[in-house]
Amino acid sequence: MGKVILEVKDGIGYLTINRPDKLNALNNEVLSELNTIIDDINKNSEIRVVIVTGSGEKAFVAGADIAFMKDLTPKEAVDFARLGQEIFFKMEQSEKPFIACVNGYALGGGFELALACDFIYATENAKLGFPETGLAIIPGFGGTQNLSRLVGKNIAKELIFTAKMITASEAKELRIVSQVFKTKDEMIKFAEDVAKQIMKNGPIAVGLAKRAIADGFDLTKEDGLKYEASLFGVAFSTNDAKEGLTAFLEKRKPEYKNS
Ligand code: DAK
Repeated sequence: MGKVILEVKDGIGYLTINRPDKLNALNNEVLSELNTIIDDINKNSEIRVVIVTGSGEKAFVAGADIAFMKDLTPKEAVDFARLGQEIFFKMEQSEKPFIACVNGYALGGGFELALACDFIYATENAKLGFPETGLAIIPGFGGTQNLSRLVGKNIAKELIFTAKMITASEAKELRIVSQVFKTKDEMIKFAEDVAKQIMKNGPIAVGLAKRAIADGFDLTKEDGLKYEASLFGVAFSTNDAKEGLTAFLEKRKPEYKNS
C-alpha cells in the first residue's frame, strides 16, 4: 500500500495520506508520491473535486517528518523545501477544488497541506497549529503566507510565535475551518455532498473562479477586477457557458461537457 492513496468514485478523488504509524508525517517518500498523485489528479478529467484526508482517526498530518528532517544536509533541505512548496502550489493552482477533511492533528506541514486546500472541514478532536518555532525552525511550505492571508497578520503571528495548538472550534471561530463534525464519517459525508453540489456547476467556470480568487487576491483591487474581467471573457469562450445560459432560458437543467 502506498504512502499516499488516490481512489476515484463518482467524480470525487479521495486523496489519503497513509502513514498512520507516524501520524501521517511528511517525509520525502510521502511528498514524492503526493507530487505524482497531484499530477495524476490534474490530468484526470474524471476527477472533478478532491477530498484530502489522513489515514486513521488520530491525525490528518502531524507535520513534516522530524526524524527525516533532523539529518538533512543544507542541499537536501533545499530540495525537500522545494518539493513541498511545488506540490502545495500545484494544488493551489489546480483548476479542481480540494477540500481538506482534518481528522485529528494538522500540525506544521499538515496544517500547511490543509491551508493549500480550498476550504477546510474538521472533526471535533482536530488540533491545528504551527509547532515549528518550538523546534527552532519556521513553517516552510507556505504557512506564514497562507495563514496570514486567511486570518490577518496579528492572529497568524500569535499562532506561529506561540507554537500553540488550537481546537477545531477555535479554528472555526477564526474562520480557518468552515464546519466542525462529531465524526470523520459525518465529515466525509458532508464533504461528498458539497462536492456533488460543486459538480452540478460548470467545471471550467469553477476552475476559473478558483483562479480568479487565488491569483487575484494579491493584486490591487483595480488589477484584480481587470483579471476577473479577463477570466469572465474566457468563460464566454466555452461551450458550457452557452449551454448554461441557454438551459436557463429554456427552463431545463444544463448538461455540461467540460468544454
Ligand atoms: N515527525 C515524525 N514522526 C512523528 C511526527 C512528526 N512530525 N509526529 C508524530 N510522529 C511519530 C512519533 O514519533 C511516534 O512514532 P513512534 O515513536 O511510535 O515510532 C508516532 O508518530 C506517534 O506519535 P506520538 O507517540 O508522539 O503520539 P502522541 O499522541 O503522544 O502525540 C503529537 C501526538 C502530534 C502531539 C506528537 O506526536 C507531536 O508533537 N508530533 C510532532 C508535531 C510537530 O512538531 N509537527 C511539526 C513538525 S515541523 C520547511 C518545510 C516544512 C516545514 C518546515 C520548513 N522548509 C521548506 C524550510 C514543516 C515543519 C514541520 O511540519
